Amino acid sequence: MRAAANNNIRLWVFLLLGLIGLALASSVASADPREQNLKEPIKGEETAVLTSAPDVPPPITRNHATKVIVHLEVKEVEGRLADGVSYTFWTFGGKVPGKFIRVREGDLVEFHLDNHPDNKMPHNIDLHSVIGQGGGAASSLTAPGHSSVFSFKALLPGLYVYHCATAPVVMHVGNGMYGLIYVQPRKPLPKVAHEYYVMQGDFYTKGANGAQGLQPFSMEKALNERPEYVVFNGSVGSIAGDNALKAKVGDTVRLFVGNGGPNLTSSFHVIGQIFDTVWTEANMTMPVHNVQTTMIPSGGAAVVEFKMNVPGTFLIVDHSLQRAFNRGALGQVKATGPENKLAYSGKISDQVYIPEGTGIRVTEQPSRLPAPAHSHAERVKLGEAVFKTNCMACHQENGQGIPGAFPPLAKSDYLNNDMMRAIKTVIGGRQGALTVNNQKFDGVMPAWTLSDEDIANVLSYVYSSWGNSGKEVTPADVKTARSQMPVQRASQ
Ligand code: HEC
Ligand SMILES: [Cu+2]
Repeated sequence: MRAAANNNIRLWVFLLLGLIGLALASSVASADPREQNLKEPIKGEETAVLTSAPDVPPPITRNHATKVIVHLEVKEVEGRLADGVSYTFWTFGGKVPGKFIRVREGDLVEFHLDNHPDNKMPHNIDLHSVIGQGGGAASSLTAPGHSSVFSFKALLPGLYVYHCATAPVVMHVGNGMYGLIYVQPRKPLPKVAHEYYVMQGDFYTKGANGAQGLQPFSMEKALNERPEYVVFNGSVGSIAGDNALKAKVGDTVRLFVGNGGPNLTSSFHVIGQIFDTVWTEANMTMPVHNVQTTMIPSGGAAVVEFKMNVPGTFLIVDHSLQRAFNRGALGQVKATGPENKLAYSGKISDQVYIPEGTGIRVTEQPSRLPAPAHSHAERVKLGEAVFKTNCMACHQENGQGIPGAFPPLAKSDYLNNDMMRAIKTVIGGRQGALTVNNQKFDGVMPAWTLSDEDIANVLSYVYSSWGNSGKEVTPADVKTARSQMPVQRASQ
């Protein structure tokens, strides 16, 4: 009797374990989002709302999957890359970046790629949201005047780059053939005041940055990863000035950020902000918080969010800073509303800062002297180099200065009216209020330990540049100026 009962219990335990095992296995299967999204039934049909940057289509509110029809038209168009610089962009929808597409996970996307008959090239599309050969490129190569159709189920949520993948790919992508498709998670992100679309790209023009006119693509620069322009939304200034992204104090701003490349990785940053939340690499499951700069690889994306606590103009940059300040990767978010002096005081005061032992007039020549110049022309030429290493940082490349900080040397009355005074300014430095061309300045120009020859050269260069009087300053002039100044040694 007893043995039989024991056997019965054993049987039950086995059965129970087996059931638990089965339940675990099936729960694992249904937790595979690909399977879940593949199985989700399609109800109804709609045409996708497509938007041009910086606009984002409205959030999707339906709680079921549907069939979404997308028509994306490839157009080769001439447009503005920078002031006075135009470029033949190849686009998905008429602008760079291409139209923003928004679907929901589980949706069945019927994709129509239309290649406008006026185009010269065949194109295709690789959407990083597609799980299938070439991301759709294999089934979408389309000649001008043709349209290709393929479909895919949105199996995983995320913000995905799409781009042309026709050879030479670097050229098609380099001409602007990229955009973003957002596969909205089943449980959408919370509603925010503003959603914007920002996409970085690098451009390779034959002419150097700033060279005017219609610029052709340079394959050589593209292959060497030497862009002339790095921009947001297809051109310098596209989201700055009057086109700045707008917000109000108290708003949360959400940016859907992509990087089309074709080559550079972006160190995406907003100056004067901290990202409260970043869905890094556009993964929608594990956001991170309190991020200063997020990396966005070429062919990658991220969703970032930040709250505006204070008003102001916040610069959007690639923090590889020459790209921001010299090649165009500079945008703006402008927030209006009441100040919050506790969060940020703004400037409280500005005083000249002269620590003890500095600002001393060094009026002696250094021991190593440059070779003397033989002509005015040679002096000007040598002076240019002196200017670039010693003066340009403050007085700027074209002598224009910086309002409120560094006076102009270009057409400066202070400079042109009194040569001896100008020489003494360079020998001994200068501090205290002064007026140049009716503008007041009150800063400190450091004293220079330059030789008489170098001072003669640099001032001759300054005088013969930017509309100045053209005077030659000789080492003898500098010597005379020195003789009229008190000699002081720098304390070591
Ligand atoms: C660190 C920044 C800085 C550098 C570098 C600098 N300057 Fe200046 N410079 C100033 C400031 C600031 C003033 C105005 C000083 C004042 O307010 O009294 C000034 C004034 C002048 C003036 C007189 C005002 C005018 O605009 O005509 C001359 C001339 C001048 N600098 C020439 C030079 C030359 C030449 C060099 C290079 C050898 C040079 N500076 C390097 C900051 C600089
Ligand atoms: Cu193409």
